[in-house]
Amino acid sequence: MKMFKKTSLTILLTTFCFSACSETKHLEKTATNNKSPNIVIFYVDDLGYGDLSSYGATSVSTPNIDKLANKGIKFTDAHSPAATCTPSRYSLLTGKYAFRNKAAILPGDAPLIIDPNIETLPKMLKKASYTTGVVGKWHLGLGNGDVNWNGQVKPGPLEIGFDYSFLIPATGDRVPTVYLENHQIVNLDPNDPIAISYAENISDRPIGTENPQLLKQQADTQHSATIINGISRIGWMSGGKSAEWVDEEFPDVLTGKAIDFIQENKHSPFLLYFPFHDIHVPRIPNPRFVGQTEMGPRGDAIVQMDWMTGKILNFLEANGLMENTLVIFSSDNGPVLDDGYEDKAVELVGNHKPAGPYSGGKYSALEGGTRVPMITYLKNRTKQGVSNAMMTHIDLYASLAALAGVELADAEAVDSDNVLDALLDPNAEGRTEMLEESFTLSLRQKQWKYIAPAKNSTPNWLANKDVRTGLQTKGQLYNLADDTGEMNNLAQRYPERLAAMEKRMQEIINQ
Ligand code: NG6
Ligand code: CA
Repeated sequence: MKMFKKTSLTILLTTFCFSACSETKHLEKTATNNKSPNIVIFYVDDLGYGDLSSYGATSVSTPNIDKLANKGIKFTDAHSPAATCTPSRYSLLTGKYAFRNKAAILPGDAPLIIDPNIETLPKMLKKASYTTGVVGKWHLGLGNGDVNWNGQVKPGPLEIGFDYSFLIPATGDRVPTVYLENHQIVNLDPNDPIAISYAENISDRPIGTENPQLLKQQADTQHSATIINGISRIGWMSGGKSAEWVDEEFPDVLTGKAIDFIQENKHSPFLLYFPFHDIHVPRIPNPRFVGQTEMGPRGDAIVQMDWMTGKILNFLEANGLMENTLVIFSSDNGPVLDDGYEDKAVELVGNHKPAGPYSGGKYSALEGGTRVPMITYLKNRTKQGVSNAMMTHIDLYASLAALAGVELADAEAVDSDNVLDALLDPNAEGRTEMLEESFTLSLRQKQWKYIAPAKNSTPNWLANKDVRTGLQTKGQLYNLADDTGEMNNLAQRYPERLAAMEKRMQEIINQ
């Protein structure tokens, strides 16, 4: 069995009187304030290490997040499990490296990639009486391969442990461009059934390649299929007109649903997993954020994302919930400027450094791919400060289990370590080694980084981008202590260390 804090008496008592005396339970818990802390995970999409003012940005201001950073712990060596979205989310929710399940970026019609029979973060927290909700971008697939978009869309989040879900099913750039609440598409007219395809055009709606005059932003060929709300998407969609989302409304709709969830569940411990759509493409901020920076839609989307974070934090504060809520703020992978739409992210970036001092970004094996901002705050529990501990979101599973007093089974969250002390104390150590996933695998051991040879060549669409991928046909070795930018490959200088790290990586793979 894994290390854990023994189940507290509170939880036993709470479970015992669950249905019979729930009102009494609320009063008792509020009075003693000894219930397990609520957990809110803000998971921004494609936010880089240098994209917040608390992490050194000067071209954009993020006051709400900075306020959190000033109260809590600001991490300098925290990592998303992978350099793209789907594998990072897979690892966050399962505590397993994504390569174990070959999790990679999914199309919008992909089946659910988390087996409903395995343990997950929300299922684990339910054992400690948490109510669990997800509001935001999903991108982990839905259904079993024959999903019925016009009926019950499942399996999905509810089958892997969430009590409530309100989703952008894949990402904003992919069909279906509709909200999914629990098992159903919101506002779907049964007389206008929805269908999607990633193989062929099944719709008579205009498409991007043929109708550039209808577009708010021009796009690459991959993002030039069905046009919805003036944005051409990946994939084709027919029907579902009444259910279409309006991208500009994301900030209000998503924060509104998150706040509703908190309001409804504020008396029981709750987990809110809030994966943003921002600042992923297409970046179409609400008009009230347009022009807030000089970096165009990408900068404005950062301001919008900060506003959303503040809105939820202020709601927690106003309801006395910040007294007992662990807030975790981070990002699912590093930054990207050009990701398919002509939104001037490259042209207007100026002196802004989206990945801070690191090389590469989203998709990259270099630090910019996975080293992301991370902030934790739990009143009276986190010690304020800056932490240089090596951290990965894969460890949230075992760490939150420890926080909630849940014992993990041997086969559960196999790659997740309990680093709760490091989530709460900036002086605690965190990890001594971990894998980072991209189009290859990298192994970090303290300041050393080994990047395994890339088996497959860089995808064509990535090769054309101005991203340092870090992919090479031979193993690479870097010392981050004096080579933050991974410019100086030490593989030939330290062949023994290279071989040892290669061997250790194999051991982890085979575990
Ligand atoms: C890529 C898309 C990119 C983005 C990414 C997923 C192309 C050429 N590029 O395949 O635009 O959608 O997938 O991003 O299609 S992620 O943050 O969800 O991983
Ligand atoms: Ca992402």
